[in-house]
Amino acid sequence: MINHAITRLPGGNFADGLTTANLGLPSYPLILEQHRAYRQALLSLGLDVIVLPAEPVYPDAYFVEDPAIITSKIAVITRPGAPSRRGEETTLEPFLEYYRPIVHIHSPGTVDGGDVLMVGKHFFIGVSERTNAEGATQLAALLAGAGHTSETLPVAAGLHLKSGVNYVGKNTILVTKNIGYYPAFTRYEKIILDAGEEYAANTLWVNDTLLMPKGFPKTHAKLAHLDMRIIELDVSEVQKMDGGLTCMSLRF
Ligand code: CIR
Repeated sequence: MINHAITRLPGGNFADGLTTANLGLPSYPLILEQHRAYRQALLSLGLDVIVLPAEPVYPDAYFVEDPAIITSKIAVITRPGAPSRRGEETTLEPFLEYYRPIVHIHSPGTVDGGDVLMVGKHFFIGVSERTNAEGATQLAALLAGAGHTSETLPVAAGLHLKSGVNYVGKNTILVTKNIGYYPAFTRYEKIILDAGEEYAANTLWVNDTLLMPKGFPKTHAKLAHLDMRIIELDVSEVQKMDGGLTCMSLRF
């Protein structure tokens, strides 16, 4: 059961954040509205939603999933792979201290929370352009120290591991075709995303409700077979900044 979500408001300079998407200039009023609807959806699921103020120095800071990982036992302050994102944790850590003992990833290790997929007590750690092998090794040791198991796998395409795979409950992963064949995932049922709908991999499972990005009808139809409530959210402006639904909260 998830009870809390930490979020952070996008700042007026959010369009200065990192992106590889060629989807045009994002709108500030629209992302504020999309963020509000996202928080509202989490509230409607009974979560206590914490809203931190925007961080003017860090335009990507509303992607709170990357600078920290919260497990049932610990909070890991990561060291994000993008230098422009290091420092986002400064105003996050005091809130996390309230809930969990804090541990840190240290240089030269780098980890982005977007590369860490939690399934029950087990963690998949993607080694990507943002999370390096040293960071993955440090994280695995921290998780083991807290009684969690983990395994490491390569992220061959996409920004983060969770850009291509997420757990959607009922022993099932929602996954792109390529990642679906990874041996690490043989133990799960798989919903393979159709070509052109890969972005919908970033669907968020919260208390047996699925929050999915709007505009992916084939994925919606496949997820409907899981017989869970589905809430579609428009995250067009977030997608323009290479982000998605999982990135905008820390849930625990
Ligand atoms: C970045 O490139 O770091 C941000 N513009 C997007 C981060 C998205 N985070 C995530 O998928 N966990």
